[in-house]
Amino acid sequence: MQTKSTIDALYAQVIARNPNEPEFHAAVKEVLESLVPYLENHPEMLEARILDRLVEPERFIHFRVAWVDDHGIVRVNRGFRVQYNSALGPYKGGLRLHPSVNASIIKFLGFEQVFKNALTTLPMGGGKGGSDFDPKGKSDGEIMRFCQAFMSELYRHIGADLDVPAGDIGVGGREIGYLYGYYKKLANLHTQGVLTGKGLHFGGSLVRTQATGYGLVYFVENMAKDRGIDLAGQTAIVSGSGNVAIYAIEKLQHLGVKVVACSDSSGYIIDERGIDLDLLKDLKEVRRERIQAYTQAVPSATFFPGCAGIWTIPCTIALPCATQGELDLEAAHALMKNGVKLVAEGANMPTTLEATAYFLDHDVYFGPGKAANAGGVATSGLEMSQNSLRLSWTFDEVDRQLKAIMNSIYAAAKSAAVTYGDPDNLVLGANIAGFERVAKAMMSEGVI
Ligand code: NDP
Ligand code: 2IT
Repeated sequence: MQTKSTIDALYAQVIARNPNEPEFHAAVKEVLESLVPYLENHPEMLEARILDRLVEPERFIHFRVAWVDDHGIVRVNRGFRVQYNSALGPYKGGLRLHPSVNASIIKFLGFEQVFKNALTTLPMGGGKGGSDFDPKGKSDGEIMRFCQAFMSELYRHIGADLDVPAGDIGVGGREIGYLYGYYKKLANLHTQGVLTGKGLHFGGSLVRTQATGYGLVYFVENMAKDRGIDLAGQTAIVSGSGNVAIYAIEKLQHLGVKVVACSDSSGYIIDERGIDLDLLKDLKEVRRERIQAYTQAVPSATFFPGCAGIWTIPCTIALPCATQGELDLEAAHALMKNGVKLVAEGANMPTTLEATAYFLDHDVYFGPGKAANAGGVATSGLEMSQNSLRLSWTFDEVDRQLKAIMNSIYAAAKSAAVTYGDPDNLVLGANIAGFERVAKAMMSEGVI
């Protein structure tokens, strides 16, 4: 009871100190509430004020990004990097380019990243960054000039042993290439380990492109096995059609799952025959088109405007892989009514707290993002190892390590859930298992 009231008081303080930051509040709330049973057995963590320290990032950098568009007009964006926690290693986490990016979103993503990276067991702290720059409709030249302007400030804050950014929404291989090129020019150093998600010819790792989506499905395989579900022959829906969604669909298809729908921010498509992945990759990775273009190539497929309707499609597996808050309570009701059995988060916090609680209460097996989507950052960690060794491992070797890491993350989350009395609650399990690693390191490193 006393632990709960301490946690409640801390959460009230987080809201007061970080006004108008709903995404950050939600991320903190979920973790704090999960930790109550653990903290009841570990009063020393409360005494050392570990949680009070964890709700404050170690450093938050906010900067101006000025660049010139194709018409010669000066544009000004906001750049951010949160260096959230370094107890386990250098700050590590992606960069997001999307008009919605603000301090709340960067802090929520950084907070989540700390526990996610801890779950991988690789030596990585947590960080996140990005800008409110909107890449949609920008020419290749504009993307390059923006990335260079962004790096002209960021470069002084990052380093292979300090802070290692990577991709996230709106940042893929093209952007990492421009960012890396400009870092190299400014720093006058070829330090490959300063960014991950690089091209294969300048220090990138095989499997990094596929890693988040493949890792998500490796996690889902563990969930299915525990529930006695044979994945082959199941029907899935996957929201989004970006990096995570595409490679989740690919791995599901390898395993004989039929994926009937995916989306982008304009709407979703249904293809009852199963998504044509070569077509989707061409539309999204090469031509950078809107999802509706799929129906021009496949007339039997249907496009529906708006994002919410995708969750009303009958399926047994649902993987939200687009963005935060995309799966709300209404969506959870619809999925449940149509017989969903497994839900796992490819995106960061796509399921609202209410929807998550609903799944947990109704025996829908739920895989939280900080465990289920950790394959991307885990493979970034493997890219850093290869950069340090100045070696490149084969596709099969990296994929084998990715799979082993996802299996061990599942085992750690499950085991903590069992130990703390709620065996099917992987939210509780992942939060406790991730927190325990970070908190023990913070206890050992003293008050800093
Ligand atoms: P991409 O930019 O490759 O793709 C994002 C996809 O989500 C696009 O289809 C996009 O549609 C859609 N989307 C983005 N914002 C919104 C929005 N506000 N409303 C509806 N749809 C939206 O990003 P990723 O695939 O890399 O990232 C997807 C999610 O996975 C994010 O939550 C990210 O944080 C998370 N993640 C990514 C990892 C990685 O390695 N890349 C690792 C772990 C998690 P549109 O093109 O129309 O904007
Ligand atoms: O949310 C995430 O884990 C990522 N965007 C990947 C971060 C990384 O450093 O590879």
